[in-house]
Amino acid sequence: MTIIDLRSDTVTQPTEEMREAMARARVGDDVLGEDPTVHELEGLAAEMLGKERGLFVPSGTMANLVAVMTHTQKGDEVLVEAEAHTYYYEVGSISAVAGVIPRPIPGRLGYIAPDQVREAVRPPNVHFPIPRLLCLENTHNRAGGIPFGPQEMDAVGLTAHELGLAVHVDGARIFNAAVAVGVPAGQLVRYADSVMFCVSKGLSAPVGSVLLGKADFIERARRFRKMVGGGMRQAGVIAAAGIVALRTMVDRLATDHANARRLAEGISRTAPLSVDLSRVRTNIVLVAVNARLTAPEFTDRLKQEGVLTLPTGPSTIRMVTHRHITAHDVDMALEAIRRTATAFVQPR
Ligand code: TLP
Repeated sequence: MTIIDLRSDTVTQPTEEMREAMARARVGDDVLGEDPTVHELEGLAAEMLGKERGLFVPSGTMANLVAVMTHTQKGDEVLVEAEAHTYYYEVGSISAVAGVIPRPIPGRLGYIAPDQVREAVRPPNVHFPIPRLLCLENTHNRAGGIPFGPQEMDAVGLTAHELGLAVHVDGARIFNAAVAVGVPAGQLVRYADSVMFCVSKGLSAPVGSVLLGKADFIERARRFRKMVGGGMRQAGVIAAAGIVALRTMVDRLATDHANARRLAEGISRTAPLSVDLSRVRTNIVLVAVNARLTAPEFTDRLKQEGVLTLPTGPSTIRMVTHRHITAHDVDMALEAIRRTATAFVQPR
């Protein structure tokens, strides 16, 4: 049976060009700051995002954690969207390890508006933790891969700065946002004091994320990366794939977005499933299962048809397009989804 894997863009395999670059990468001990390929990736990433310097880390989760550790002190308050990855999916690391108290703010489709930041930041008072940092996510994963454009990002970033907060952007999929909005990624993070993105998602590299910011921020972040065990030695072997990812994989993300659209439109015609088409702007499709079967049950049925998806709530299934999903795969998946819906799902 052919497997169509829509669980995540994290399942993408490195390209042949990446494997070749990995095989011939010049390497050194990066904890000693001596890996030329890691330096090249960090420099390229900094240039593309318009930041001074970069720091290569093993994962997006570590990039967010190290950013929070670098921006804050224990007991500080961090404003974060209530469904943000940093809050929802990172094992509570910003509390457990960084020692901060998150203040979850329910955004509108993942966007925290400037007014919400103003309302959330309380005046100094002996009872309150010190509000120190605002974390944004672009694209917003749990909102359905929603991209935020320069105006939205600037407005909330500027407000945060006016209120004395630093701004960190979880840009795990910032290049999806940039492609969807039609601007260079750097324009989305002009007011970000730090931003991280992953080369290991739609960009298809096997491992890694890059954290970016001012030179002194990155210098301090380097110590926190070491503290949490993220200092890597001949990391150029994996950074080499990241360089190829940045050079060759950004523009093709538009294909993933078109395929997500095709998938979403097909599903929207498949009762009792539904999709909010206005939300489908990048490579993530959230499907509402309005049926007696729960989303995990529906996911299990689809798996028997060779279509892998992820339930993200009791009645929501997430499907993600990526380099290994063609338009033909989308059509095959739609057939399986229709068969499953018809065979197993009784409308309420
Ligand atoms: N997201 C994964 C899962 O953890 C849910 C996925 O399949 O989407 N920020 C955002 C917005 C993310 O979506 C992810 C990964 C991360 C951070 C963490 O990156 P990794 O997996 O490299 O630690």
